[in-house]
Amino acid sequence: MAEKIMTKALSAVCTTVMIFSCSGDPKPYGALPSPSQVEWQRMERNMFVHFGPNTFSGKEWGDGTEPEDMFNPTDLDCRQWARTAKEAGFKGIIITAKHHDGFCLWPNPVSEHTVAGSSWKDGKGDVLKELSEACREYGLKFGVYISPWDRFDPHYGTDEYNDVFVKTLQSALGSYGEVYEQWFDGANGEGPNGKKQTYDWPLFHQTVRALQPDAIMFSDVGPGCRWCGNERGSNGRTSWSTLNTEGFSPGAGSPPIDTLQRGNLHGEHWIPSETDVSIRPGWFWRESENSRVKSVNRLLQIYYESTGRNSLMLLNVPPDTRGHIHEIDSTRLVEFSRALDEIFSCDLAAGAVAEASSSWSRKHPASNLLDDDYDSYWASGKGEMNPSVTISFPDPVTFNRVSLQEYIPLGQRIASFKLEIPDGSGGWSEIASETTVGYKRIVLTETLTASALRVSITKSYAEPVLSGIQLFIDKIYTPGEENIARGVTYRIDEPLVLDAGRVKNISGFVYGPSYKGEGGVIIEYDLEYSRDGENWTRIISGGQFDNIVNNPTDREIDLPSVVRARYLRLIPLRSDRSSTYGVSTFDITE
Ligand code: FUL
Repeated sequence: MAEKIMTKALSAVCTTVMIFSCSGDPKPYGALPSPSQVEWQRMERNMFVHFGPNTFSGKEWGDGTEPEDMFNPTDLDCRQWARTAKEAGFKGIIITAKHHDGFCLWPNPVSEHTVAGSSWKDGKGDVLKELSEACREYGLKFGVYISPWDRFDPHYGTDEYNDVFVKTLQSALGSYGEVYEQWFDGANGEGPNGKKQTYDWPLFHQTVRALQPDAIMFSDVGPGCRWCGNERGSNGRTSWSTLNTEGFSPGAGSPPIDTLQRGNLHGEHWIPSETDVSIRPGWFWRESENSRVKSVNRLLQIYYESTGRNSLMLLNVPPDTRGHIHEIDSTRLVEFSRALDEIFSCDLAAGAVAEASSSWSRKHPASNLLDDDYDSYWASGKGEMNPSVTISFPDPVTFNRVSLQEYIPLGQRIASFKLEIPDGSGGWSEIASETTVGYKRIVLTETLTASALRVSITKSYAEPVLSGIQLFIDKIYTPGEENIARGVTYRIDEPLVLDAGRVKNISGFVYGPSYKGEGGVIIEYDLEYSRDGENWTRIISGGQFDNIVNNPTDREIDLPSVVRARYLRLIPLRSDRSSTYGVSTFDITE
């Protein structure tokens, strides 16, 4: 009898031990972020600044022949950039210290093509100095974009260039205080007969590490963070922060776009996604795009598809020829940030009660999901891979956004989950089912009113570890408003002919590929004009649309001189699909 009682008492103890099955913390799973990668991810949205000779020439890719004097901001005000970024909730600014044209915005001692050679501020100007100081003043982090592809440097295409590039990195990274991110752009628009450079990536990485040990290095394959695979502002709906890099390199050798979008499940390295996108159609400022600054609605969509999909939003806001962020852009940014505040400042789950099917230990109870502290988390009981958490509200709440956060220092573990609310007759009804979570996953649902929300993890590779579950109501964003230029697909041997109706003064033309580059994108072309549609004169031979594959938006091209004509003929020479190309716009400019 005594023995029996003992057994019962023991099993009661065991049950308690089963619910809080462990002491300490759950074990990390898979590839893990470094502390600086965690800190980086927590920045959530940063500002990109494209500035340089292209700001003055209207080009997307300068070719290195631009005279230094072309760079001549009339009233450079980096403090205005920093103030705007701060007000709009960004945590850091990355500047194009050197774009593909090779022009350096600081006096780089190993280049002949820098601010020091321009008459701007009598050759004594230094944009990196002014911006790094402004960032410090406003409590922002400072980062640099330094293009490996260089269309000016005479060494490009030889081994010596790697040396020049290392010295360039040393100069930019060693002179302006802490740099939080080094952006290595993989772009290279050299045509089939262009110069080929074999980059010494291990040496470049070592150089950055030596000067800025905590800097996150961006490229198509990291090592700090990776390109999301497009310049549209949309990360994959499934997004693993882990990636396999073996056999891949930045640029032409990068993993397929689909892999960049999704990452690799069980990937060997922690290389999270970064989503770079411009607030304007192009990366550099131009007057003609003042009316095409993205709407608050579009920016919210980008936010949901970047930060809300386990990525980091890097929004480009290019300064104008004065060296100011144009009023249209700065106003839009402030409106965007107000919209985010309106949506996200009130967590409707605060004050609710969270109950989990199990918890790891007393230190990691379900209530940790509802506090504001990222570092306090809930973990399911040992061995429980499909737990659920029910959040009950004191009064029914109306919501349409659910934000989940994994505690990423322990790795990315969850592969899928579903959300349910009470169905009114004692059961549950599913309102959403998604795949990965990662640092932050914001699920967009219908607007619903419910007394409880149940989050069920349907697949996980280790006991799920969630830092937070939050609910919000967004009354601003309207899905599906994006202006989609669907376009038509043609065979590559079919030229595009435009009839302007009568003979006119034509100063240029616009080519717009299909949305997302569907059907292919013209990269290289000839252009001809005619008065009668029978006799044609060639005016551009072997023209290139810069950066059009990654950013398939309209390209406005000026003719070398104004012509009097009724017809224009665009003859595609090369597309990113060998046999077809798409077109949504082909028009003249007068
Ligand atoms: C691309 C570049 O070619 C664009 O000009 C821009 O800098 C963008 C951020 O990256 O690869």
